[in-house]
Amino acid sequence: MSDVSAVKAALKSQVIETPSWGYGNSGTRFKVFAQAGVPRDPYEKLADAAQVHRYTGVAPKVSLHIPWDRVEDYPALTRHAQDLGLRIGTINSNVFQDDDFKLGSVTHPDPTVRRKAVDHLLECVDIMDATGSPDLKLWFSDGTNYPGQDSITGRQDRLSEALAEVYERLGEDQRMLLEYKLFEPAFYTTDVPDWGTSYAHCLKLGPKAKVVVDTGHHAPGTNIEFIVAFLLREGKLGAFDFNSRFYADDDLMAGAADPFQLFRIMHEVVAGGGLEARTDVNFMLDQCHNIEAKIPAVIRSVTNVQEATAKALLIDTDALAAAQRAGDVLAANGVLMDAYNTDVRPLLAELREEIGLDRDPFGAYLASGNQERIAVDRVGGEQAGWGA
Ligand code: LRH
Ligand code: MN
Ligand code: MN
Repeated sequence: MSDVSAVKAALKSQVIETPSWGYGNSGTRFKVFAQAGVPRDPYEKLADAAQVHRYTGVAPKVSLHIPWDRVEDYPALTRHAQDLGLRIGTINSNVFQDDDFKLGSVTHPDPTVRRKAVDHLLECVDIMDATGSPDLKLWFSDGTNYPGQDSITGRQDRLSEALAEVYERLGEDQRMLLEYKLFEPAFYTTDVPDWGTSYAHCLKLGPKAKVVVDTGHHAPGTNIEFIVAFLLREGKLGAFDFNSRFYADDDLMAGAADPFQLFRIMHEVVAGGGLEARTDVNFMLDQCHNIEAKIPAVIRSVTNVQEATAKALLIDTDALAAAQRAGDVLAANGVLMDAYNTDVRPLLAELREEIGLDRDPFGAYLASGNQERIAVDRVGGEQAGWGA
């Protein structure tokens, strides 16, 4: 796409969903570094997400994580979101922080524990009904640490049964997004370790089940853009959990570790129609800001995703197709690199100005005084739950 107004229109319509847990304290298993002014409840997490949307204009949706964001009154939380110009996005289930789930949740050998896990997932669908959330995200920490610990096949059978029960409970316009992760916390087998496993389960479940690609969940060297292209082509790419990593599931800011990888992913998204409404790909962040200020870190992540998207949209697709047809390897690669090496920041600044925003969301937020205000107003902020 080289028509600048079409590029801008595509960028204006892209929605980037931010995670409630990105605004709370988090850390590693070694230490959680508390920050001043972090939200004390889900209402304040939404207020922080509203700041990100206010300065970027493209982040009106917020992912909730249950039980971290459990509240008495979900309609009230939804109205609070609406008052802030937001809507509730994905409901993330959590069957990984309960003692009962030591040997697994939906794949646990004991049916009583499996029942408890499935009941939690069904509760998450109730919360979707109450909040208008369109997507249920499932990530299971289930797996084994030692060879022989449990039957790999038996665990797949139990997983399949649990997924089918939850799938049945979904409403017409609700989707189930199944996330995979190679390892951690299980170290020998993981029950949903890769896109193939997730894809196979989703295929069997039906059209409302799709795969989530968390960019931090692969073995080093994995070609993530290939997975993205394949899933999009099959109509099974439901969402991204964007973040970046140097080693394992680092959950650093999207685009920080490897902006070129993010560009390559966005190139496949654009090429496969993933920015179009019909494909319904949800662009979420799944990050934790352990040592940096949280709201500006989310703003930076959103703009990093926008920059990668803008570069992907600027690829001269005619020239690329011609070079590919001619088998001209260097020319084809050159077309891609030309787009990647374009400084898209002026284009994005212009676009923001067009919709009445500051040209520099990061600077404008820092100058707003919000960071200092919340540090004074909010005393006793709690951690989000991650890294507890
Ligand atoms: C697991 C994961 C999953 C969880 C989130 C907090 O590593 O990526 O998406 O819900 O982290
Ligand atoms: Mn994730
Ligand atoms: Mn993760």
